[in-house]
Amino acid sequence: VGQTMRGRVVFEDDGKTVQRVFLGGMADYLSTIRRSRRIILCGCGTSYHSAIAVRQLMEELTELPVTLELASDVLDRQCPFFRDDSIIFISQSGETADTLRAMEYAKSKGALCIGIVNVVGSAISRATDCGIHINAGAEIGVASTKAYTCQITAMVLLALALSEDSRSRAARRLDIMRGVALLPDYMRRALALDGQMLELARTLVNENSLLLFGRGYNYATALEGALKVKEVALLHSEGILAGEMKHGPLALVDETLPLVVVATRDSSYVKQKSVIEQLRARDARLILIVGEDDDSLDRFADKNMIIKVPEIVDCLQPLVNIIPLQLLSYHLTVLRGHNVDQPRNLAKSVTVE
Ligand code: G6Q
Repeated sequence: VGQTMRGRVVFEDDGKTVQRVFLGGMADYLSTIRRSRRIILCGCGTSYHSAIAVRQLMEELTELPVTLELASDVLDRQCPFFRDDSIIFISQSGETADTLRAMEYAKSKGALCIGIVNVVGSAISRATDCGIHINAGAEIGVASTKAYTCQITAMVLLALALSEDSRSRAARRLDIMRGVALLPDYMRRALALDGQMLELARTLVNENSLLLFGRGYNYATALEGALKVKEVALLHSEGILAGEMKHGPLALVDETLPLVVVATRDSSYVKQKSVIEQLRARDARLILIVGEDDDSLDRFADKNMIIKVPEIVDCLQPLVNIIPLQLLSYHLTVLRGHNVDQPRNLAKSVTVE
């Protein structure tokens, strides 16, 4: 994440306060994006989850409609894309066939194509009109981890750059920029949860299923945590928008099924608290992700089932919250005797449709 920000986040002389965000590869295109009819975020798998994680902020800061498209679905549906659309293609490898085809399709419709790519010189990074290399470094394991957090970081910077001239958003932008400066340190602190995640993994190693509930900024955290658990630990897992709980998933809840609820303090907190109460009333086995100085949820789960994370500005919190879940899937994988770098049946770059 530090590498993603390097040279793009300009600090004041104190070295701590962020003065502005400068995105060299985007400078000539920001005004075109600001004038577009909508922004579309497009990718597959983890890269699609990073799109979900930044959607709300992108909408808030740009005041444009921001929609999401799974790359494979773009082709299946022959999505209506137009000349005045700005479409952001997100890909770690830059070679994912579905994303590449979706981008070629978007180009044929005359849309502005922006890349959020890790691999320099990859097909998507070459063919997009402009973009940001996330500079996450080589990602060796098949499961995307650091690319996820770096993709979100790059898109937060893009949202900040797009809203640079907005007076009404000035205070909010300042808050976020303060958070951006703290981010690497907060993420380092979240990595210190490793020991607790190993212990938690030991209690979950023989489970058949794990559900994760998130909402708002952390809906993506639930989806991405579940994807990691399922793809590397080979354990069935689903990420669920907490608002949908009573529309179906609640039927699965009993005293045996482990459930993770993300309840850090943002505008969804009160609603998440009520979800926790409803689950607890059904004797659910709860694992909670909460702010490190938040004791108000302690009564809902055993001490070792409460994961306390450092809290940062709401839109950056998913970058911190995903870390214990990535660590949990790592430990679950090792304990279950699987290869954490090379999950069964998967390839790092999915170059076939
Ligand atoms: C996740 C996987 C996978 C990946 C997609 C898209 O852990 O690595 O979901 O994110 O296959 O790949 P790209 O980001 O390379 O386009």
